[in-house]
Amino acid sequence: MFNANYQKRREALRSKMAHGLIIFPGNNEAPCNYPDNTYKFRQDSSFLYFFGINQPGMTGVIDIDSGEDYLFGDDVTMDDIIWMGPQPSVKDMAASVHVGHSAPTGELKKFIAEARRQNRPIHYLPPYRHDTMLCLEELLDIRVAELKKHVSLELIKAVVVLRSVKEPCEIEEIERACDIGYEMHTTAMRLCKPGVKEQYIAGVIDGIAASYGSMNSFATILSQNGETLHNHNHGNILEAGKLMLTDAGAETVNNYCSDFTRTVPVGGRFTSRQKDIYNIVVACHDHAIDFARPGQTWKEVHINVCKVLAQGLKDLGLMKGNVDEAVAAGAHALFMPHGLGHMMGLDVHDMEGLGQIYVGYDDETRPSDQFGLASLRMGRRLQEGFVITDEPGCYFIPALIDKWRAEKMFTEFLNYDVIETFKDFGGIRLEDDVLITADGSRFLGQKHIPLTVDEVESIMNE
Ligand SMILES: [Mn+2]
Repeated sequence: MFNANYQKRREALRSKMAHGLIIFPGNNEAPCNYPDNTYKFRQDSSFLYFFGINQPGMTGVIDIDSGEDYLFGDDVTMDDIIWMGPQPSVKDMAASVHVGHSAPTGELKKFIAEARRQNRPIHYLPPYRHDTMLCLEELLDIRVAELKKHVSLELIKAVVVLRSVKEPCEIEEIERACDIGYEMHTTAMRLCKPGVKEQYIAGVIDGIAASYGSMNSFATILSQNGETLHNHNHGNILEAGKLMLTDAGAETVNNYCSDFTRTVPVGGRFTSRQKDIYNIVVACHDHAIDFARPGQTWKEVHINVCKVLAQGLKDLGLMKGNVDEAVAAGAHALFMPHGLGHMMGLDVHDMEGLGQIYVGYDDETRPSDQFGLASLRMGRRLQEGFVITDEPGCYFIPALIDKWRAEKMFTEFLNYDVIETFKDFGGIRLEDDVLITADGSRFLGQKHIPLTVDEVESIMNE
């Protein structure tokens, strides 16, 4: 896609590493229910970032010391051509991204064996597919169960530094994914009527992503039971008076993601109780963008947003006491047990497979073990070029309310008698994708998905 960039990225990576070889195993086709019936192919994101080739069965190798790059893979056979049509040769694919050397997969083992014989360090990222683990086991003679122990922390840290700051061409691609997300969410809003099955709407919006040749950036969450945070059940018939929560995004053909959440009233009009809670979440959502800028930590943004939530709930009589103390104690997490957002890029939870501790935290900003704050995936200081999701929420989870009440949790901050009357409310989450700019932040996407009460009611009643 950005052919000249891959070489620069590999050079940048080399400059951050001391010695040895780096192996980037690309992904293989993944069988669904029999070998030839595969899931839609998805390349490994770090392989894409450094090698840019969206084909299965490839392995990239970077030699830190010699400055040479290698692509290992097999050319298609006549049989492949008959069934799949002509495919570019491995040599041509390598040349297209300025990789100087290419060779059949069979050569990879000899190549790595020679490096091992010379005792050169061999770096690899944490594998997450079992076939990749088996390949690494064979190449490195490290048993699958031991692979994790030998992962290269030096490589993880270098990759995180590079992939965290998005290049202009990456931001453009994320904006494209956002535009598809706009179409998905506005379509869901128009279809959200009593008597319609959740699955129908989920299927239609997934089809929108597919119609762009894209796929979903993750499995669509669409439910009138939005208090279940990752509700993948689409079995309900929408009922008047409920809120439909849709958390969905697209991944472009070049594999950059979007991730949006909207919560709308089934039938198109918010009740006054729904409006009260909804407007608090809108205020949380807007506060993040006002507050996020380079130098600020996302953890501070999260905590400030939680204060907006707690203040709003106090004004409504659900919380009480000192707001700062309530948030410091974690009492608000009854209503928002998750973090404010995560990095986004080639992965919707960008680089999560490398270890959240390295992506979202550093020596300065450490993760918390407090309920709620512990679920914050991203905490560290912001830099220009970071892309993060801003996704506050407010949920009424009956089982959690019952448990906390029985355990007399935070009775100085929580008005359980009032909270009890909201147990049939459901949940609200609002999510947009944020780019950290030189002096602040802005939402991504050319088109603004309706957000305020008026905007949402207006599109639903067109
Ligand atoms: Mn998200």
